[in-house]
Formats: sequence, structure tokens, C-alpha cells
Amino acid sequence: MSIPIGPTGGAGMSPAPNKPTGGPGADGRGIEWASWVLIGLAIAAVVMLAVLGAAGPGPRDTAGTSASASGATGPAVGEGETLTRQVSIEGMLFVPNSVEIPAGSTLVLEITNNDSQNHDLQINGVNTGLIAPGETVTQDFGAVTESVTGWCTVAGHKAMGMTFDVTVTDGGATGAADGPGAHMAGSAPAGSAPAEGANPFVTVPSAAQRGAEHEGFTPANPVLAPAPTGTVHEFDWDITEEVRQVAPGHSQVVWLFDGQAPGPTLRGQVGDTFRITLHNKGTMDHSIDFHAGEVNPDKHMAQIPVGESLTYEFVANRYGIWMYHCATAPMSLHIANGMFGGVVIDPPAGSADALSEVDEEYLFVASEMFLGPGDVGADAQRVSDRRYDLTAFNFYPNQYDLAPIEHKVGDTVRLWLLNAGPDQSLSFHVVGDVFDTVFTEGRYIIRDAHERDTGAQAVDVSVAQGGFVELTFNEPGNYAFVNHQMTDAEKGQHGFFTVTD
Ligand SMILES: [Cu+2]
Repeated sequence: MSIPIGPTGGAGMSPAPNKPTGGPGADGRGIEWASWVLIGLAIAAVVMLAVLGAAGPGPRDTAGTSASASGATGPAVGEGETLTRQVSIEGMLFVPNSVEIPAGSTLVLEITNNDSQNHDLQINGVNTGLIAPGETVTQDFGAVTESVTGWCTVAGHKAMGMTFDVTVTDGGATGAADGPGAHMAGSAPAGSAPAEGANPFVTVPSAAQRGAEHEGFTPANPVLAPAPTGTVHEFDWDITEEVRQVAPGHSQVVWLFDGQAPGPTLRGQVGDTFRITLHNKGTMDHSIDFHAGEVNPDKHMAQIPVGESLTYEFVANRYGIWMYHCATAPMSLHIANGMFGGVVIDPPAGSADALSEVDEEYLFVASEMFLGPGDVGADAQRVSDRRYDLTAFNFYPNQYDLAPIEHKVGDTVRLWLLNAGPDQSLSFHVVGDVFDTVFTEGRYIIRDAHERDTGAQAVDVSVAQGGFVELTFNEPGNYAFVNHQMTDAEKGQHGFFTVTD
């Protein structure tokens, strides 16, 4: 089948994942039944609250005698005085993550960062500045007159739950009751359906716009070059945050290894040493995780603070195609912003698994595209909610529709595949052709399958997996290559081989 790119292509722009239909409550009787249960529960809850209110002590009465699990407590202060509390950062969480304060009092927090990466806390526009791992900062946030929620401003951390609630009381003692801050930080997105609605930041380009010539577009070269000679491969990569066009008419900040998304493709032989020195020239922590490396994560995947460098060295013991990516939380956001790439290690020449002769090799790295404000890039909350706008091979939607890959009848090609995600699967298919050889994740699934009168139509590449397919073009024509998860093909994972006599 083919997927026309154009005004009638029917490319669905609705970003919301499918919702289950049917099931309990989907029919009229189910809804009625559920309504009565809800009303019953509500009445029971009101009765219970009334009983508790009459019999038990109110929150005020417990001040100073019991501490909630979530609220910062300590000596009470009055209006106009200074309330000082200790807070620690444990992973992606402020502990505690709330405080109660009499209206008009001054809030001072002594914040200790027990996490392995930098964080800050901003309340009412007052920011602590970055707090390094192990560091304690005392910050005066000024007088607080209204309840307010603060957060860590490091990219993506708010979406992961790094918020801090300041609840104003009407004076008197600081209560220890569970306030608004008692919610489980970081739990909000889990289990909740993504909200409906269009991207609030960007008008997502239509299929027609993506398929038409547009300014500022340069296709990424998909050709995979042979491995360089030598057994030690050394690289110096800057990590930068730069504005790039990521879709027709839309440029935004992307986060890059060596100025590229995907990052540079490394290639070598089994036993080769790779030594990559990264210089963080961005505005936040970054890091790297090479799946081809079998090394101590604590050392090699350490956070690289702004302005600092880290050398990651590994010996490639195993062949195949391996993902690398930034390993700074939230990884979904760092990957969504472009921090991923591939390492290709060839099967040993002369071995049973040695690569066959082909006319050309290509690499397609699949990923989702999250369009966001130009000066921000992907929006952390939309990434967390999996509300991607578009999809791409090599980080630009539909680029090989605009720049088809040309071949002659009879050519055999090897297509290396890597799925960077952050979340969606790839079912790779070439329209009008059949794979004669498929290798994924450490083994040939089929090889020279025409000899057995069979072949493969699609290869599944889950997130962080990779492999290659081989096929021959037998007739002239336009052969589309797609993610056969159709709506993802319609969002941009689509390109063409143009084959001529
Ligand atoms: Cu990063």
C-alpha cells in the first residue's frame, strides 16, 4: 500500500493516543449504575467527615505535636516573623514538599541537595540559583502573602514533580495538617489520560506543508559510511543548545551532541576502543550513556555540570547497532530534544555473520518530534504525557519525501535501523518490496530468505533496539519506506526510494 503525502493524504494531526472504547460504563445502563454508586459514596463521605469533625481534634490543635509526612514543620511563628525550615532534595523530589506559613511572614529555606544532579527552587520569582550535589543553600524568599507553588526550574524537573507548595494560613501557629502539598509529587501524569486539544505553543505543520518544498530545509545525509581504519576512535564533542529548524516553518532550541541530531554515528570493529570526550557548553547538566559500552555507569554516565568535561571510554565487545543518549533526568526530555545517536559495530569479516556485499548502506534513526516554544524546545509536560506532534527518520519529519534516495534497478541496499523513541515503536516496512535479510538485537532472523522462497515484510524495532534489513529493487518506481504503525507514518516517518532503470 502507499501513503500519499499531500492535501488528501489524510494524515491525522490529532496528537492524542487512542482511548479505549467500550468496557464498563460504556453503555447507558452502566453509566446509570455508576452514577448511583458515586452518589452513595459521596453521601457516605459527607457523613464520615461530619463525624470526624465533631470527635477528633482539628488540624490547628495538632500543631507542634505531630508532623505530617509531607509538610515542613518546626517551631511556630506569628505574622510578620521569619519562618525557617529545612528541605532536602532526594531524587526528583523536595522533602518535605510543602510548608504552611502565616500570611505576611518571611520564608527562609535551608535546602540540601542530596541528588546527583543540579537543582534549584524558585518561589515568587526568587530563585536559589543552581544547588550542586551535596551543597546546602539558605534562601530568603521574602514575605509570603498568598499561597503559592514553587518549582525546580531545571528543564523537565517541574514536570517530574519537583514542586514545593507554600500554603498561607490566617496567622497563628503553623499547622501540620495535610495541605495542598500532601499530594504525591511527580504522580500527576501517571494513569491520567492526556488532555485533549491542540499544541498550545505551535501550529503543527500539516502533511501537505511537510511534503512541499520549504525554506531552510537541508536533508540529513542518510548514507552510512564504512568504518574508519584503526582500532582506537577518539572524539571531542561539544554539547550545545542551539536553535534549529525541526519542521517546516518552525525552529526551536534543540540539545545536541557535536552540533547534530541525531548525534554523530560511530562505526568500528569488534574489539575497537572508543574514547569520547564531552564538553558541556549548554545551560544545564547533560551526560551520555553508550549502550555498546559495558562499563561502570556510576563513573561513565555521571552528570556533566555546565562548563565541565567527561571522557567516556569503552571497548566494543559485541557487534550490532547500539543506541547512545543523554542520561540526564528526565531522559525523555533530553532524548526528545535530540540527544541520541547510534554506534555500529560490524560483525567480524570472515565470520559466519559477516556482512554481505551491498550497493549502499543507510541509517534511519526513528524518533518522535515534540514541537515547543522556539526558545524552549520540547515541552516537558507534553513529553511526559507522550503527546508528540510529529515523527521522524533522522530528526526531521518527511525529509526523504522531499529528498528521495535514488537507486537503479537491481541495486541491493542495507538499511540500518535504530529507534530512539522516547516512547513509540517502529514497524519498519518498504512499500513494494520484501526484506531478504533481517538482523536485529544480536541475531539474523532471516538471511538470504529468497533461497527458501520466503522473506519479511516488516521488522519490529522497539525503543532502544536496532538492526538492519537488506532488500533488492527489482523494478523502477517510487518505493516508500515507513513506520507501518500507520498514524506514525502519517506524522512523518515516511520517505521514498526512487528507483530507475
Ligand atoms: Cu542532556
